[in-house]
This record gives sequence, C-alpha cells and structure tokens, in this order.
Amino acid sequence: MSRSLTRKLIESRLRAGRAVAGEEIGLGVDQVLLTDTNGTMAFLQFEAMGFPRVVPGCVVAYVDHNVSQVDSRNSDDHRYLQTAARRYGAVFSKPGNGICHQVHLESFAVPGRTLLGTDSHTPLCGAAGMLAIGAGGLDVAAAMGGGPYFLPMPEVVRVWLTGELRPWVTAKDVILELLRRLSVRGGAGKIFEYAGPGVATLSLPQRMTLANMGAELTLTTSVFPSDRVTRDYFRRLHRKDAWSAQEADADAAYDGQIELDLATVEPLVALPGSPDRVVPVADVVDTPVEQVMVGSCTNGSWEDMWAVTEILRGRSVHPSVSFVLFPGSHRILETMAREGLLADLLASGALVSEPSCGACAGIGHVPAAGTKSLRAFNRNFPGRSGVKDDQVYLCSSVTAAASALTGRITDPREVGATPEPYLPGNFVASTAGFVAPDGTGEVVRGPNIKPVPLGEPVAETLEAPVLIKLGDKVSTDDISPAGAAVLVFRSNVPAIAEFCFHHADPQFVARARAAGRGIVVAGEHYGQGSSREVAAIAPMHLGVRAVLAKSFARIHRANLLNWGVVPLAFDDPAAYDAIEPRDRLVLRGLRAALAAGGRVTVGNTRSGTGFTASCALSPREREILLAGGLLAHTRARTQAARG
Ligand code: MIC
Ligand code: SF4
Repeated sequence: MSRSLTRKLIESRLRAGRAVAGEEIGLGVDQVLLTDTNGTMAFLQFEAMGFPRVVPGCVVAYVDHNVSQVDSRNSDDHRYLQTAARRYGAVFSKPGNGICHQVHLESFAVPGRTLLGTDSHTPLCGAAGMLAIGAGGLDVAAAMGGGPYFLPMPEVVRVWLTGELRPWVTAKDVILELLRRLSVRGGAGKIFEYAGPGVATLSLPQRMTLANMGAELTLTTSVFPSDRVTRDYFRRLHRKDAWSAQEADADAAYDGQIELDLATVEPLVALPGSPDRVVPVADVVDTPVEQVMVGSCTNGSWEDMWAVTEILRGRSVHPSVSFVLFPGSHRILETMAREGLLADLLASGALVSEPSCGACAGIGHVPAAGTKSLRAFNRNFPGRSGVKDDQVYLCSSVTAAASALTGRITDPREVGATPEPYLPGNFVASTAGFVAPDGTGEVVRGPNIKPVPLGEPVAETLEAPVLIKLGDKVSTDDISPAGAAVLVFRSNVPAIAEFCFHHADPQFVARARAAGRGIVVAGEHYGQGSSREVAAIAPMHLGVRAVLAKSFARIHRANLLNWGVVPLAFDDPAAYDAIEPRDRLVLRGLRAALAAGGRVTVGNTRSGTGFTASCALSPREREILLAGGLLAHTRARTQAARG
C-alpha cells in the first residue's frame, strides 16, 4: 500500500497497537529533549521510576527558559539538571546556548527519526522529516527509560501547498492563515503532512515556523519531507551525514486534505487573547505599540534575524518603542556577529537579548500595564506576558520590524523593497555550550528541588464541590501561569500550587485547601497550549480529583491521567450550563464505572438532578488512572513484583 511519510515514520517505530486512527499506539523514541522548566521534574520522575541510565541514543537537557537565573532557585534547578544529565547519560545544553527546538534542529535532528520533548513546540523538528512530538514529563521520563510513547493514532491530513509566497509575506502569515481558518482546536487529533509544489519553495526555517506553530492548532505534530532544501541546510550546518531523503509515496492515502495557495496569503496579525483571533494587518494598522519583539522558537531563525536587520539597517527604532530580538540559538547569534548583523541592529537602537525563550514565557520585558505589545512569537494567551489584562498581538518578524520603526502596527509592504534572503555559506559555530555526559558524578539537589508527589488511587465514590467553573479554551497558562515568579518553582510542587488559577480566581487555592477535595468544570478544549505537567500536578496537589469539561487538549488530558485526575467529558454539553460554581457533585461508583467502561453518573446535590459524563480509556490508561497515575502505578507494580 502506498503510504504517507507520516505513516512510514509511525510504522517504522510502532511498538504497540495498530496504526488505525483513534486507536492507542506505542511509539519507539529515538531522541528526547528536555527543558529547564519541565526537564527537572522529568529527571526526578526518571529517578523515582528507578532507571539507571537513559536508553535513547540522543537525550539533550536544555536550559532555555529561565536563562537569566534571576533567582538562585533557577540555578538550583539547572545544577540538578546538569548533574543528572551527566550521570544518567544526557547531553547538557548550557544557559545561553539557545532555545531547545532551534538548537535541537541545528545540532541533533536526524530525518526519519522520532523525537519526544517536554515542550509543546517539539514538533519544530518535523520540518526536517522527523516525527517530533511534545508530551508531559512523566511520559518523557518513561521514554528516557526505554519505554514507548503512547498516544491515540492521529488522523493524517495532507496540507497541499501550491504557489509561492509574495514579497513581505512569510511562513508566519501562513500558519496564522491556518489558525484563522481552523482555530486553536482545528488540529486536535491530527498530524499535518505538508506536500505539493509549494513545499519546495519554502526554506528550512520557514518550514520550522510552520511545524513549530502547528502546536497552536493543537496538532499532534507536523511533518515535512526531507528534500534538497533540507539537505542544503544540513550541509551549511556541517551535518550532511545526518541527512537522508524522506518522502511520501506518490499516491499515498490521507485521512483528509487542506489546500493552500501560498500566493494568496497576506500579512496577518493575531489580536490579543488567542493565536487564532487572526485579521489582515490592514485591520489593525496604526494601532500604537510600545513594545515590539522578534524571537521565540517560532521566529528566532537566522532568516528572521536577517530580514529584521535588513529592514532596520540605517534606520532607527521609534523613540516610544522598546524593540527586543531573541536569536533562537547561540549558533545564530554567533553567525550574526560574524556576518556583521549585530553592529547594524545595535546602531538602530534594537536590544539583542541572549538566545532564550525570555519574554515569550513571561520572563523579562514584561509590558507596562495598559500598553500594547507586538510580537513575532507564537502565543498570546491572556496574562502570559507577565501582566494581567495584557494586550499582545502576534505577527511575522517583518511586520514587527516595520512596526518597530513607526511605533504603530505597520503593513510591511509599506517599507519598500522586500529584503533579499541571504544564507551564510555555513553556520559553523562553537560547541562550547554543550556538555557531554560521562556517566559519573553526584546528582546535586539544591534546596529548591522537592520530592516528586504521588497521585492517589481513584476513590470508589467522589463527592466534592465545584471549585471553579471556567469557559472554553482554558490554557495551561490560565491553570499554572508562566512568568519568572512562578516558573522558579517548577521543581517545588507545594510552592507552585499556590499560583493555581491565579489570574482567573485568586481565591481558588484557599477554597481548594478548605474543601480538601474538588472538581474543576470547564468548556471546550480544556488545557490547550503548553505541555506543562504542573498544570495537572498542582491542582492534584490541591485536591482536584476530576475535571469535567466539554473537551480536552491531548497533552493535558494525558497529564491528568498520569497524575490520577479523572478527565470526564460531558455526554451532553448542555449539562455544563446546569452546573453552578460551588455546586456539590456526587460521582457515585466512580471507580467501578471507570473500570467498567468509563461512563459515570454525576449527581448535583443542589438541584437534585443528574447527568452522565465519559472517560474513554485504553486498557493501559485505565490501569494507570485507577492506580493514581503513572508513578503510583509503576510503584505498585514494583512492589507487587518484590512480593
Ligand atoms: C510555553 O511555551 O508555554 C512553554 C513555557 O515553553 C511550555 C513549557 C512549560 O510550560 O514548561 C510549553 O510550550 O510546553
Ligand atoms: Fe520557549 Fe516560547 Fe518556544 Fe515555549 S513557545 S519553548 S517559551 S520560545
């Protein structure tokens, strides 16, 4: 049978299940990437599971989020990560070496292989013909121990690209166009495989932008063929030997198709609040902006930095604008220095930051209250920039640069001739930012490293209050906010739990503590956005035992299961309307119902009415959930084996 590239990649690593859409599959993992925000916890979990050494051939631990180490607790985490990496067999990427996704593509990506990462934007490496997926820490810890990664087999949708981008239109506008058409839920349960004559016209960094920001569509991942364009980039990276051709069969079958003529795309902007509130730049032109930024794992490429420099050269950033650039990697920054970009950028008044996530995760450059920020980043969920009621617009790097000059959102087509792309002959740079493991040394646990918590087995009956009733599209940023003050506690669950639902309801934590047990109620697409596992662990720590929602985002649902919190979907979404905050719900026979198939009857003690909700589980998920999550399950099995 003729196969899509995605199916070839999946079938080549299939360790459990059948590759039939919707059925659970287990995939062999060739490579793992860890970040400083989630990797510390993943390594603690890896240790708690008792693994002696990482099994996949390539495991890399990156310090890329909390790079400025504004607090010694960040440095505590980093020291733990570095010493654990050394001992257990992972490469360590130092602070300043770059954002994990960009660096991983440059230094470790191998077309045809699988990659699992503790970060939702891990799909970036799909740009180079890899199957790259983001997951929660426990799933990654299990994969580091040699286990497969389990997920529902996605539908494979072909994105058929024709035409060519017009001047001043970028890959960022293409992904914003897809978000405009499909919304942040449009990719749930799907993999996008890019194909068609338009693909060959896209550079590798443009493909990276598309694959990366597919996370905002909630895609499981995105896959590009590995072709001549990929080979040329690998040659410039001096990694020609790692390259191989990867492509779909000519008459491969797909579960669906989307068509897009690249020539019809225009510069777009996402309005504050959500990456899918997309409008043509013309709709927001002249909106005053006080802050403009280019970077993140979506727009930190050489190509972005080059285009911005071309626009700024010989001109000045507007006096009322703070303009910050975050190169995606040390390699890009070093190349910018060699190729003379830095002098021009600095002369124009731009601030060139160290290669890091930085402001994208709310770390530094927090906008002033009431001001507008225009960002060539990927997410603008409310409050993510670090200030309540923020107004963050998303755009391409060229729209950002054009606007930095005027102090208003500006259509880049007004700037003049489009910057000619230029690629340096090579991207060879220092490798001093990497530390290879040698299997020795002591793992250092500073005072900020707290023990990994354990979930509780699901109770026979759950009777608990509704602690909070939320609307649609609640992101993990809403559940456990980004920002330096919070991220510092990623290895300290009791401390980070204090920030749970901080922006939505500052009383949530006190209420949860007083209740002892609780239920969260939400609308569609609960837990969208990041892979941050703490958005499941912190509520669990505060007593949340079930989440009732109209639907769940994939990674967050898996995280809830991994921590013994029951993700229940309303059978009739109308039942959501009948629940009031503080209602007391009774899930009688919950455990037995989950064991029997997953349909649970929920009674409301205030109204005296009832409704049903379901938790569709694979046999593996059922065992894990009932045991109280993956760690509790592993522990119970180990104890049983010891007798
Ligand atoms: C994000 O962009 O939201 C993050 C910060 O990179 C997260 C990871 C985290 O919360 O640690 C993600 O995308 O998964
Ligand atoms: Fe870092 Fe932002 Fe990318 Fe998350 S989205 S990995 S915070 S750059």
